[in-house]
Amino acid sequence: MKLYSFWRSLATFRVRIALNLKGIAPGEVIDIDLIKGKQRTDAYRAVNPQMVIPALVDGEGPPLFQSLAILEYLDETHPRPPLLPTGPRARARVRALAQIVACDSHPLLVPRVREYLEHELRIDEPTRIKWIHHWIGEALRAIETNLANSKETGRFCHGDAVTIADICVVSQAVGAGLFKFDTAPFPTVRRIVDTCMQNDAFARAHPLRQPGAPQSV
Ligand SMILES: N[C@@H](CCC(=O)N[C@@H](CS)C(=O)NCC(=O)O)C(=O)O
Repeated sequence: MKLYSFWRSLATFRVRIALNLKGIAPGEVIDIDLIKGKQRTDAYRAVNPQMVIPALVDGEGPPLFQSLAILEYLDETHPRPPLLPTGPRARARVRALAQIVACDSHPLLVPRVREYLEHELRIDEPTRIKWIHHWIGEALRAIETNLANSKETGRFCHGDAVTIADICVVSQAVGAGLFKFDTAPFPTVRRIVDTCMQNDAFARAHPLRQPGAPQSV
């Protein structure tokens, strides 16, 4: 397998966690420096025309893209340990929690959106930070309310086994940290993230533990 990755990418963080949980070590990890705009090179555009990471090439390809689709692909091709619960309602809840992060919050924070706010709309830095914090907080509030009020919540987002919901919630909380957003008002999220981070599969995937990452942000 070949993973196109960057230390700071939260979507790639999600895929790294799943690979680690499944015990898969990609043969090659290719760095796409988002700060230098390498996602827009012709070479990478040929891999993923959307010009975003992650992309994962399994065998002969073609490249897989979109982190949630990749998580489910890995779960289908490497079923142990499962990343989705059994039962349609349980699976729907887990996917829905994951999608609050991956479909509704994270897309508003990615480099191309931040760059558009800065260069096209000429929005100053404090206002851009306000934008980022607003959308991080909206998602965390929704997730916290669901987790705190559902009897399905256990050690993890859904029961006592890790699912794609935990992977996404961890990426949201770690992303909040990268953007200096305080997660203290979300105690259930914090408890689950702390539990996940005790698992080496999560800890090793952390953005600040990747090659090229700074000591801290
Ligand atoms: N919905 C996509 C998001 C992919 C995405 O936007 N990735 C970011 C890094 S986390 C990226 O490559 N951004 C490049 C850019 O915005 O120019 C997924 O979950 O895979």
